[in-house]
Amino acid sequence: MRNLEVALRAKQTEFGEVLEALREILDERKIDDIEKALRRLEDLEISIAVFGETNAGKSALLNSLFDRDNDDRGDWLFEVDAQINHWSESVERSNGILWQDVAGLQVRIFDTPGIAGDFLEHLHRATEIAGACDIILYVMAQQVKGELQVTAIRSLLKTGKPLIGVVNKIDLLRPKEIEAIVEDLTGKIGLASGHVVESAGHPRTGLPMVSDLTEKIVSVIESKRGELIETTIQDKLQLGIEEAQRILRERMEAERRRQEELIRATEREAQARRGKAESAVGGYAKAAAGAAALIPFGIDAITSTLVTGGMFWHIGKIYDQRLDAKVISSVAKELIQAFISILFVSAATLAAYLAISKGAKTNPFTYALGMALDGTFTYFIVSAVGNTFAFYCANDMTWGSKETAAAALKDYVVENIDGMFLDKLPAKYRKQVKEKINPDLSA
Ligand SMILES: Nc1nc2c(ncn2[C@@H]2O[C@H](COP(=O)(O)OP(=O)(O)O)[C@@H](O)[C@H]2O)c(=O)[nH]1
Ligand SMILES: [Mg+2]
Repeated sequence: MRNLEVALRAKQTEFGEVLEALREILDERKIDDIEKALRRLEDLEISIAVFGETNAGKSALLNSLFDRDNDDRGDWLFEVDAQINHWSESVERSNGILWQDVAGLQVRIFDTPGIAGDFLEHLHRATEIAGACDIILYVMAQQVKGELQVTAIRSLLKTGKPLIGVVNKIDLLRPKEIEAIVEDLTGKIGLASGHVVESAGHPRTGLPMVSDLTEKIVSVIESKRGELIETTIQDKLQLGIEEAQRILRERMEAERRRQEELIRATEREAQARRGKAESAVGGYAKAAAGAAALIPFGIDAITSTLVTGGMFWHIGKIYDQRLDAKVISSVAKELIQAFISILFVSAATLAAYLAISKGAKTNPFTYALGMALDGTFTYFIVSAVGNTFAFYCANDMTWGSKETAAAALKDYVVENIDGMFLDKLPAKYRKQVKEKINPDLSA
């Protein structure tokens, strides 16, 4: 007996650890269920439940197991009822009565609501009570009628806990009828024939016949002992673990959806900012193009115009970036230099390009065309530099996957050179200008 106690206590620690992990996830009722089962390990207590159709004589059978007189209502432990399918709060409260000590284990017995037709509420509660017990007595006084019970009892059997089939009310049954019921239990339900007994909990005449059942219960307990509670707890923990997994999966799914929504919201915001930045750049580019004729064509002049004109400040603000004047002018200068070197292969080609507009402006008939050429060029520089700077701000003041200012700018230039610059040039200069441009860019 001591060995059993030691073994069960060891299990208690092991199961307790699993329970602690589940406590974080499962609701109180589920945890309570498992705790109750674990407490039985501590108290060395096992439990038995009856299961079966209404009027099979389950309650009367239990009274007889306790040696109570079914003819004397005052002596009942479990309520016997000839007609209605009765199950109440008070029945529930007094349920679970200590029977006797078997092989060092306290045995507690539970009644369950009778199952009739497709009254699912009772079936559900009966399955719940039986699921929390270690041994089940499946009581039948007639052949199987509803498939529902069969399904329920089969799933209880699957947990591996012992099931004893009881053919009850044998005082009313003919041998052929008893045989048919035993056949149902062994065939339809799948019980071993050694696990079927006959009884009469409340015969019309004579004394109750429950000694075979008592003997069977005792022998099952003696042969399985510690294993009994363990099976129930393992089943409860297994169900708990499955429930916990389901809850965790749901939580992860919810988190994934939240993240996706967050990304979508961020994308919407980024798009809105990009739109604002583009229109700001467009405005500055137009203004700069208009003034182009007045700007002596030096990089520093454009830089300071863009910076003091506020385009970079403006873009930084759209992206909530706090900008330092030094950073702005150095990035602006870097971008403009990169722009020139991307567009022209060498200083010589740049000089040759500038000579085109200079030449145009010396002739009063082509002066306006030269201005248009400068204006278009300036518009393109400011747009390219401004939008590339917006990209820089959108990437938290880094070039992100583009790595360098030149790489980011080049992408913009390659993509827009035709639509924003070459096609917009006065037709007269288009061919000449194209010849001066970096051949990698104008296909
Ligand atoms: N003839 C006979 N009647 C019984 C026996 N056991 C119970 N009954 C009667 O069957 C009816 C239903 O019994 P009850 O224990 O309430 O069935 P339960 O619904 O399965 O709990 C009652 O009228 C009992 O007196 C039995 O062994 N023989
Ligand atoms: Mg009953």
